[in-house]
Amino acid sequence: MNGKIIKGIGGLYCVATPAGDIFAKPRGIFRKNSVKPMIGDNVVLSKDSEETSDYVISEILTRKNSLVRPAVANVDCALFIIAAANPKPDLLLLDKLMAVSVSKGIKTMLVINKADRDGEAAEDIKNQYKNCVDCGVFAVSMTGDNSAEEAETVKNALPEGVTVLSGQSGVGKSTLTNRLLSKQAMTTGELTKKIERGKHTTRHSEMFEIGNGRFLIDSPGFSLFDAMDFGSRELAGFYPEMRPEGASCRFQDCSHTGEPGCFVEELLRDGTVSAGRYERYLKIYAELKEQERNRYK
Ligand SMILES: Nc1nc2c(ncn2[C@@H]2O[C@H](COP(=O)(O)OP(=O)(O)O)[C@@H](O)[C@H]2O)c(=O)[nH]1
Ligand SMILES: [Mg+2]
Ligand SMILES: [Zn+2]
Repeated sequence: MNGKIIKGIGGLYCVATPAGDIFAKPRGIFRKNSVKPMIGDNVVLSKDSEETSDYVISEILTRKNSLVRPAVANVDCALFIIAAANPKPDLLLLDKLMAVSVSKGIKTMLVINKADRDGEAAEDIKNQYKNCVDCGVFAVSMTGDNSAEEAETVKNALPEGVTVLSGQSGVGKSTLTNRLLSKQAMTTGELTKKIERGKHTTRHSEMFEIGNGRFLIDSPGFSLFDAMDFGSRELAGFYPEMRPEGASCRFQDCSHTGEPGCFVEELLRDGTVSAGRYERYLKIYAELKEQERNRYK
């Protein structure tokens, strides 16, 4: 039987399977080979022995990617949540985290909450990101009259698989998360228990199933997402809007930082690449360059 690890508690793992959640220990061989199961792992469960009905994790299927913070494997999507205002959105950090996601083959999605606080800012941010986000950009207000519908729209846009939620404290992440979790096929008592437990176990991550093969997992913090582990030359490759099909710059190794005949200038002119995203690209590029200089000094 196959399943997905959704939680780990002291050497025991909770595996979501078509037959419901099953608790299992990894087979001894993993401990010997020091392969440690992670949340998000797709695993094979086998009967421990003929006599018992206990299961063991007998195989961990190959991971397509993994994050350190949160420690989770096979991430399909990163849902970034920012506020239009209060707290002020840190778009530079957002762009870094998006690049990290793209570098790991993780789809991106953006929710701009608190649109009621600054509708203009929300609209501006939405425009800046409309060409680079895979699963949609949504301007919402989780305390407004349409919050239920808006949360439902966000929920419907969540892709199959594992989505990691990431947002600075105070943006309304809990408010949105509770709504995303609230309509799952679970009794209210169970759900309340799960959410409460989730709230108090900040260090032990847990995934929540929200139906249609979709799982949500919270991250420990916006600035605590995995760091950029690529070079300046690779950066542009993680900007989906900067590499449309068939486009090329005059120089093959163009860094898109002002070289003549750079195609990105054209994309800036026609609005495919937003001025804000490009400005921040230059900053992040310079930052990575600086890191490289320091490394080889
Ligand atoms: N004005 C406004 N306030 C909101 C909105 N969403 C959440 N809040 C408020 O922002 C504060 C932080 O929300 P919370 O969900 O705890 O944020 P978290 O720290 O990201 O989990 C709370 O006082 C919420 O009531 C919104 O859309 N508009
Ligand atoms: Mg919170
Ligand atoms: Zn270029």
